[in-house]
Amino acid sequence: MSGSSAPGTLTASAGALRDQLDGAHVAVVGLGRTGRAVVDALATLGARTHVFDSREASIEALGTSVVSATVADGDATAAALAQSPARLLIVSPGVPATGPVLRTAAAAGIETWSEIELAWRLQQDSRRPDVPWLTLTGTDGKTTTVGMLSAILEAQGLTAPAVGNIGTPAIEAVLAGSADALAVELSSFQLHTTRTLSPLASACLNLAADHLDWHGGREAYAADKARVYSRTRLAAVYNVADDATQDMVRQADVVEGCRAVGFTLTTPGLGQVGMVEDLLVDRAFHAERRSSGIELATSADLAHLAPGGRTENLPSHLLADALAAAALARAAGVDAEAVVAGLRAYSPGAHRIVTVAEADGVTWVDDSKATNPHSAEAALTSLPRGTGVWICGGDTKGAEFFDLVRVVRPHLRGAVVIGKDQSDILAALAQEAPGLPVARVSDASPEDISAAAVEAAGAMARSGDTVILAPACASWDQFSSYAQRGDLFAAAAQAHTRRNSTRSADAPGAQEQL
Ligand code: UMA
Repeated sequence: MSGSSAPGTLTASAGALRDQLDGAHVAVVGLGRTGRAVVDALATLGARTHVFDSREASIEALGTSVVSATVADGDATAAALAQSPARLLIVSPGVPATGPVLRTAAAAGIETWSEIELAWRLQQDSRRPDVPWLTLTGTDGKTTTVGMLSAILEAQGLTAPAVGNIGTPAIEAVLAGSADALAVELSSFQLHTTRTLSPLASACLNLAADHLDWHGGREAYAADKARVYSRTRLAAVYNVADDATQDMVRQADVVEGCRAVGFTLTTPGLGQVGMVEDLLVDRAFHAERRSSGIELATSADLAHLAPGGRTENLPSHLLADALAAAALARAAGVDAEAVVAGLRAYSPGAHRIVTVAEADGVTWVDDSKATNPHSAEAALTSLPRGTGVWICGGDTKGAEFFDLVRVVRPHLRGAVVIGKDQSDILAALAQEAPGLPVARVSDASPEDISAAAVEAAGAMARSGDTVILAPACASWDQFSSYAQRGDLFAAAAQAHTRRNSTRSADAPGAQEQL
């Protein structure tokens, strides 16, 4: 593989898609990060764009001119769509599968694409249709894995941004035209309306309950996740420890010749990547894989991601993420040397098990990105027994918490519950953790909720404990995003620890203790 790149301007080369969309009426629902990027892309293709959003502020923030812009809720948008000349709808991921907009579009025969679908078609029509897409989904670990994948590809000398659900719409990277490969994180929302994407390699990391209300149930959620494997050309990567992902690969409609490649935390068999003691080993892409494996990295190469920087504290899910990222990268022809260099260079995103304050023996950790029970469990079970003060709650997205509370109970000293509707988490705590100290934070401004949660957690924590914001829920009921929730928690924790250390320094006898 080479690192050369020749930017391709879509406006000059988008052939079939431009022919299809030039002058065509296209509806765009949702004008967040995704919708704004879609509107810009449609402008370059000459489409006549009609936008809809339930919030006036989103319409006002739109910088590109459109044919019509309507502030409307789901029902009103659906009614307008039914009357609209648009035969194509490009929908933002937040618009629910089971809601009126998608139902009406289907009934009216309006074709519906995700932004990912538009981006893929733009790529196919560009001067660089061969730029490989390496795609991944899963309930947990997507963002870490896509970051590791991008870092590995970059270590190979490629321009390979991490795009998609991680934050940068794929369409922005395609329009920029400078990528040699794309590391694409896909949510089940995005996969639901993605139709023709044909990745070089793809992975579903795991499957646990999440976003059930958006999809309308567990089966619908799993079916959308399984779409990640559709039309995969070279390697469909699955988690050996998660039968659901292997079943998805078995049933996937892949391109003839595509191989199934497992990743495992145990010794890899033929056609797998896995662990041999502390070594990450490839027996899937290595030329002599029938008789031997090739060492890709060691767990010490990931020590910088472990609490306290110690390899022995490395949570096993990070090893699994690294193996999945390595498998996808190896499918794209990356050398073993680039795998180790990329893993060493990778640094986690914000709000992902980040220590934000330390004082009086208490560590304050922001894991606001733990937006479902499964990812909260991964963080909490890495804490020593009885040392976790858990800040939890928020928009449950239809999930249940009994199993989570049962598993994490031994690791907890107490819980602080936030969220508008706390009933589901409180019921699980009452049933599965009787006797555990629980504090409730009432609804208020995002700043006040954060401050109150930190005060309550600080009152519970003792030296040696970890206060961790790992809510197991989305933030949308009380915060604008998980990032805002994490930022406000960090600020409140830092203010709390500053105040308390000032107080203890001022307290009578403090000098003697020092
Ligand atoms: N809106 C409507 N009607 C609706 C829903 C939303 O009009 O029914 C409007 C809102 O008023 C707002 C806009 O749509 O103006 C927001 O659109 P959106 O919710 O689709 O969000 P975007 O800003 O486009 O961000 C999306 C992803 N958000 C969601 O999937 C909810 C971002 O993932 C992603 O980073 C971004 O596209 C770029 O691809 C975030 C996320 O929380 C991180 N993802 C979920 C997760 O990881 O669990 C799936």
